[in-house]
Amino acid sequence: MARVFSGIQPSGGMHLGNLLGALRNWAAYQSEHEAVYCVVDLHALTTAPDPAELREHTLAAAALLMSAGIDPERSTLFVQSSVGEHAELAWMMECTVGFGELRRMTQFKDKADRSDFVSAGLFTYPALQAADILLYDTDLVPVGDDQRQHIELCRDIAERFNHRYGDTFTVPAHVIPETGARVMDLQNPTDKMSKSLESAGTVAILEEAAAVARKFKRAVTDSENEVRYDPVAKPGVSNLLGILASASGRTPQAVAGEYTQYGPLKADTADAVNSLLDPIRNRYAELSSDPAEVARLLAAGADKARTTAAATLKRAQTNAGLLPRPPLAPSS
Ligand code: AQP
Repeated sequence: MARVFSGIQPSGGMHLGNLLGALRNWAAYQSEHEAVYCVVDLHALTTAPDPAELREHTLAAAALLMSAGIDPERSTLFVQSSVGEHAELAWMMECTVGFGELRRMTQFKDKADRSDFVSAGLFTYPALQAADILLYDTDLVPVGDDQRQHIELCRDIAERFNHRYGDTFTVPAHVIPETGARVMDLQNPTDKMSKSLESAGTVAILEEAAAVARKFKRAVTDSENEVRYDPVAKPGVSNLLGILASASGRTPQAVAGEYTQYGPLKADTADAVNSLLDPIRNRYAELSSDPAEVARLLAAGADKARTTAAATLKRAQTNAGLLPRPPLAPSS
């Protein structure tokens, strides 16, 4: 059975882009694949979040993944920092990736431009991400389009390591959905919808239905009056068509053929999105009332993850020439 791995940052306010670009597909993979999913809290440290908020957001992210259909019995669901092998393999990945390769990552450039303090961790983020993926002998990585460049770099890192030290890692492929891969901000439809932008055009998964409807009603379109799918010339309208297509399992072009005015398109998109979000919001209300149970499920997931991660790390260390780790001396 092919193995799938993906992760999400616990940066708070998970949004419609995360759902359509990633989470929905993660849930679908559970039936015919071995699925490993991770709340990547070490990645969140790159922007120095408040510690209490990070703890809260990590548990909330896990509860939200479960609410969106990730079943901890069928998948391995855990928190990245609970499995120490991620940070350990990341160093070996940093020694395998080139400085110039990291410098070309567009997400680093975007985030660095928006930050007062740019940590070295933000720069080496793709090396830790490669460790996350490669530790699990991953075949497929379902992600949104913004992660395409990182997963391609992860493939290059795996191939370089295998070339240097012999066959060590499975070389993974990304899987990017045909619709919903790049959900744009409703107010600035040339920017991707994002947790960190704090824009009125971001639709949070847990937002109330009425607020979601209002955001779609106010979505920026254009001064024409023609419903047509053309992301370059008509980014706002095309974003709405893409969202409605993704939420209803059609193509944006087919959806465009059903509308002649922007108002009904906005209203139907809001309804389709609320139908997707309703069951998630309801399940989240139940799960989030029992954080101890969420923590228990995550601990069981970390136990499962550790077995595979430890074997892969050991293989990588041995192949690279690191000595076997001596057993711990008995404590006096
Ligand atoms: N706008 C989007 N459209 C489609 N997919 C998206 N993803 C993120 N934004 C969109 C996908 O969601 C998964 C988890 O993302 P993440 O939180 O790990 O990283 P991110 O890309 O950094 O997400 P954000 O929301 O943009 O967070 P910030 O603002 O903190 O950077 C990934 O598969 C991603 O492709």
